[in-house]
Amino acid sequence: MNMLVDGEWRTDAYEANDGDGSFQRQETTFRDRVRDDPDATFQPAAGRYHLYVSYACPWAHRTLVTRALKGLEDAISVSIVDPYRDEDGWQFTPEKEGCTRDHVRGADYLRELYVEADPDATCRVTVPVLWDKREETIVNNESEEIMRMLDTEFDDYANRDVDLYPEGYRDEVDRIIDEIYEPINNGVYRAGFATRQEPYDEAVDDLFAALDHWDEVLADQRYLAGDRLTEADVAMFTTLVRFDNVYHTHFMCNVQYIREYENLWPYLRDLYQTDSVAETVNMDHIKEHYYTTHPDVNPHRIVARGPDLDFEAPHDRDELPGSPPADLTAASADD
Ligand SMILES: N[C@@H](CCC(=O)N[C@@H](CS)C(=O)NCC(=O)O)C(=O)O
Repeated sequence: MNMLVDGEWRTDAYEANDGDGSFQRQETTFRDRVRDDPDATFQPAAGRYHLYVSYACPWAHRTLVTRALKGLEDAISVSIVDPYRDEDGWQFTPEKEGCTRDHVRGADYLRELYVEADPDATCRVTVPVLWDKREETIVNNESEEIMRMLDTEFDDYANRDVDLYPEGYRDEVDRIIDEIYEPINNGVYRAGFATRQEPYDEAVDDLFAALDHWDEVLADQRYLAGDRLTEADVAMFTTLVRFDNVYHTHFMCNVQYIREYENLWPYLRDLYQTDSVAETVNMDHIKEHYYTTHPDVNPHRIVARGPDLDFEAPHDRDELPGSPPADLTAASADD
């Protein structure tokens, strides 16, 4: 496995599974916050911050969806890495479809940004990264925290009046984000990267028990936290949208497809069809990344063909209590 150790790129430094064959995710290292507060080091501003993402990565995708729903495209710029990650880690290949150069530093590899932020960095080089162009450093590389910052600290620069962490829903949103993380968001990885039967079985049991539970919840309410679209839905969306094309097959999460669920499937289409969300989904990058980047899981790097899903099919969930924030719909009308 590849990571930075004391600022040096090493390809032999880290083993993702512990002794019993369970996948262990590493803690992220840059945890500063942008705060809408005159005393904060990192204050919100238009044009100051830059996101580094991969379209393939579900964690990075959360930040892209939040940026799109809030209408922060003009305020926060983005660079997109190559979906294929080899021994050198994430890299910039602007010649490739859907990828961009590093707009800020002109780097060839994402790890260069990490070393610039911390010359002695010992960490994995992951996306998403929120970069501060003024201080020339990484503010944060933890998706949940970046999602929250974009949602709550940049309202003065957002083109849409959307609040994904509304008063009155906050405890519930935090609870749900937490509750779905281990069995669902990380659960697909625990299944896919397990190297023994038992942890795999455990991950798959947890995953489908959680999916069954949320399928039931979504029978009577439009969104995870009830009648409002929130960050919890963003967190769920980026796993569900990858599920049938990737996790079902590549990570052996094959008890059931999402498209076979009575409520999760229309719920997924509902989110996909919410303004600007579809533009953040690049299924080619998603498939290329997973099927080609984990040689232990898929040594021949063959990209599985199907299934061909119609995310645009009607979902009929507008009948349920709750609707996209009114201003979201209104704003999209003048776009
Ligand atoms: N906790 C991080 C996890 C991010 C993460 O694991 N990203 C993956 C891509 S899906 C990555 O960049 N992996 C590269 C590596 O681990 O070397 C977050 O949620 O932001």
